[in-house]
Amino acid sequence: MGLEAASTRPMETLVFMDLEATGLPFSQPKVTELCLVAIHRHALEGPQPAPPTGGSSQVPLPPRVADKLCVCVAPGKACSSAAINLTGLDTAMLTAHGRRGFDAGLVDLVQAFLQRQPPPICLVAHNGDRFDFPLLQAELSRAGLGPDALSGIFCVDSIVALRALDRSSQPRESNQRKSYSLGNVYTRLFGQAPPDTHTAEGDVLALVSIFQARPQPLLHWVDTHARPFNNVKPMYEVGAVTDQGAAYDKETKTERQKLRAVTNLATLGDTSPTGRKRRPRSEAPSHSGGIPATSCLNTSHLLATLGPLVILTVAVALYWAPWSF
Ligand code: DCM
Ligand code: MG
Repeated sequence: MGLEAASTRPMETLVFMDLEATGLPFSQPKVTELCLVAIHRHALEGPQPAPPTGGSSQVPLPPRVADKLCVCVAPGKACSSAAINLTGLDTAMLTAHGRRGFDAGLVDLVQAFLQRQPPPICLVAHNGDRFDFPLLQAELSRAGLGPDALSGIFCVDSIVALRALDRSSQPRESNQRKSYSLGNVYTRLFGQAPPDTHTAEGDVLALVSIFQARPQPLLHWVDTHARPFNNVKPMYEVGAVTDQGAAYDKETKTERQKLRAVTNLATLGDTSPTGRKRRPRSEAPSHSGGIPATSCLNTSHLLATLGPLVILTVAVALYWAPWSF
């Protein structure tokens, strides 16, 4: 795969995207739901549809002209309990309802959907650089497609965009502790929490509303920062899967082991969906404070045992810092 050039033309279509999945990146997640909403830039540049009459909501209705593709997917591996609680989807339910895997047929569907849109086309996802784009690349690769399956498509992460816009318009200090989770950005703008969070369609529509609230600076940012999707690395290497059943069992077991390791360190980090609050980076506890001075355990043994777990937990906490659930 060669590095592709950025577009010299403004993006004509924005395809807002969200993926739900079996878990966090360390667990090599698989997609459980995908939603794409394609909107022409004209729909964002012009006056926005008013909020519904009679209510107190300030949230504009979504643009009337929009194409939507929302698909539930049988992931072929277990969902973490956190993911089940957040999304309301689990593997048994998706399978029982006859959903198919992320296969070549779904890739065809996505490609056909994108081909209907006027180019240049830019995927927009909240936390896309860290989650949705690399996960989509991993799934494309598992479905047997090369990295060029979505050749010619661009992408931007709306967290990066919103942070950059705030930095350019407000004093640095006022943004330092701001959360850029989708829910918090939406609540700051509209004074109410977004509906249907952690459903792929709900999250996409919340992101569309955010763009409707600040269309000009966001469109300008997208035009100047869109990068080729081809250049996104998959979230993880996808090995050859020869025995679906064996692969499923192995993945499920590994997922359980990793979850146990994280759960055992419940005092660190805050990836728990029920906690819903993230510790700012600066407040991340140092592991030295967690070992009592009076411990009678052999220190080097203790460090050898705890070290990798602490590193793993701090890495997870830093990685997910932009998301506060
Ligand atoms: N996720 C998770 N645990 C969290 C947060 C997210 O397992 N604490 C996973 C499951 C979600 C996916 O990330 O389906 C995408 O998150 P979101 O719903 O915010 O798009
Ligand atoms: Mg989501």
